[in-house]
Amino acid sequence: MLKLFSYPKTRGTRVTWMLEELGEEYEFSLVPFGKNGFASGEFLKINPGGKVPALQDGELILTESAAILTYLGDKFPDKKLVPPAGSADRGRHDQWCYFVLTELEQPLWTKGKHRFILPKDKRVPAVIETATWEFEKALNALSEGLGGNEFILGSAFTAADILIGHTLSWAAQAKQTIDIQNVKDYADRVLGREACKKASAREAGFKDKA
Ligand SMILES: N[C@@H](CCC(=O)N[C@@H](CS)C(=O)NCC(=O)O)C(=O)O
Repeated sequence: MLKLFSYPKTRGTRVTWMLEELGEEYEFSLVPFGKNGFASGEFLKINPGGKVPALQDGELILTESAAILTYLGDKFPDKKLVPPAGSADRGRHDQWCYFVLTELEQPLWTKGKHRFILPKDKRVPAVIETATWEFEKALNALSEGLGGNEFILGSAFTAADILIGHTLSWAAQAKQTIDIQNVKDYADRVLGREACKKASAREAGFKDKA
């Protein structure tokens, strides 16, 4: 059975959500969060980088949320959550996945880090304004890409929507408002999906055990 190493409300949620969309059975293995973050004990054998998520499928261990989503989409092609390799849609799909990691997530993460995540003596409040400007530029690009479509590739929901939707859900935590109507509607649409709610419910079961 697929085994997900994760922690609630992290980038691991992207994988929990994907697995719920696929309807596949999986084991959720909670990685304990201690004073060294996830970088302690047994989990370092799974991911020496000490970060969640990681997915185990038999002998294979994968890290990096976007790579895990793409792998799962390819593994279960009937579910059509990742377009076939070599198709134009796959090119566009991967383009948006990389956009999330390099353009959309990065400034949001920078804001979060310099507001509350980094140790106080490592925070540089001056970067927050620049990161906000970068995030807004990325939101405009996303808005252009979406146009009047339901999902980022058009009418079909794909793993790229999971990455984008999850990243947009972090905006509120980073005190970042989203004022663009088609992006707001899109965020509500994807975050309202049944599989997204099921993923939150599955993770909620682990909240107090860490
Ligand atoms: N690029 C990685 C980032 C993984 C990552 O940074 N995970 C965070 C949780 S959201 C983590 O484990 N942080 C612990 C640390 O940095 O020590 C991915 O998308 O999977």
